[in-house]
Amino acid sequence: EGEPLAPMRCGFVALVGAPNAGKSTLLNAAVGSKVSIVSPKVQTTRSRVLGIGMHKRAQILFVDLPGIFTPKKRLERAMVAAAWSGAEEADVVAVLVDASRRVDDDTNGIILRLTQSKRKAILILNKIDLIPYERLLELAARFNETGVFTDIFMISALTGNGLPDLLDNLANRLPESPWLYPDDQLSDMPMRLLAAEITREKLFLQLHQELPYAIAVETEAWEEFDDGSVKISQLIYVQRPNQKAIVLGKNGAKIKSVGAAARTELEEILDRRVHVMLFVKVREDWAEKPDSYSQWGLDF
Ligand code: GDP
Ligand code: K
Ligand code: MG
Repeated sequence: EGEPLAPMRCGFVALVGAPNAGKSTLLNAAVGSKVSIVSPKVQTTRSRVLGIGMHKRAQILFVDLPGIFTPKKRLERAMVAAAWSGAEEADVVAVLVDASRRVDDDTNGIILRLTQSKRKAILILNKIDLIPYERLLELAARFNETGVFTDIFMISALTGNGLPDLLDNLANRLPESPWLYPDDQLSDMPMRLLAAEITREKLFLQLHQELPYAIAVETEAWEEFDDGSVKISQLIYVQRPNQKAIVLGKNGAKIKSVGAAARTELEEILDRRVHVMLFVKVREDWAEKPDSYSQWGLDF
């Protein structure tokens, strides 16, 4: 006759915040594996990503939404609409803020929207590894005045500082419920899509400014062999022939290096030998064509 078990809990936590606040980094840390790609560039996360975090008796379903910013193009508007509809369905709305920078328009816009909808949220001040504690307290006081936040947490998604307390607290906010996913599942993203996202991340990291926004990656074929290895063939879409030349690099050096980085990471995730085959195709205006949204789940 030991202690009665704590109830099983399960629910959704929507991560909203300005681009680069650290949403994907936090989600990966909470899940304990890379399920959402991370880079210093904005618009890295284009679609909703679900990360499944097991914490004690709770299954915390983190939804990493595309950064909320002022939309200009059609694709951007679709991303922002997807972000808000995701947030409205969640059990907990968590607003993530980069505490090392001045409060930006995106964050103010989020607070305004929460105020209008009378939706309560929690605030997570991230990147506390970068700033002194006094500054953090000042910032917390300012956010507290908005009246939107029931709680304020201070963490570093990068170092893990403050994460256990945050997870304890989030777990307790979720409804009592059976788990929706098996406890060893990390995400609901199909492997083909995750593989494409990983290549896109490597392109973002290795290419110069501006170009990466004009890129989409699609996994075209996934072949498994008897020796346990897998061959993943992917198409990289660019909008103009000169962009194709940049992606290929001199004598194909750039695409080779992108493929090698993607392979290393995929071997770690899949725990087996991986071959990555990359092809570059020119397709004009893919960002304005509705048929290219569906692969990211933005087809609503
Ligand atoms: P997102 O756009 O909100 O998903 O932000 P990302 O997770 O892609 O992170 C943006 C950048 O901030 C990346 O370069 C991360 O490595 C960095 N970052 C995220 N969290 C932290 C943190 O706690 N401390 C520091 N120093 N950097 C962080
Ligand atoms: K980012
Ligand atoms: Mg992200």
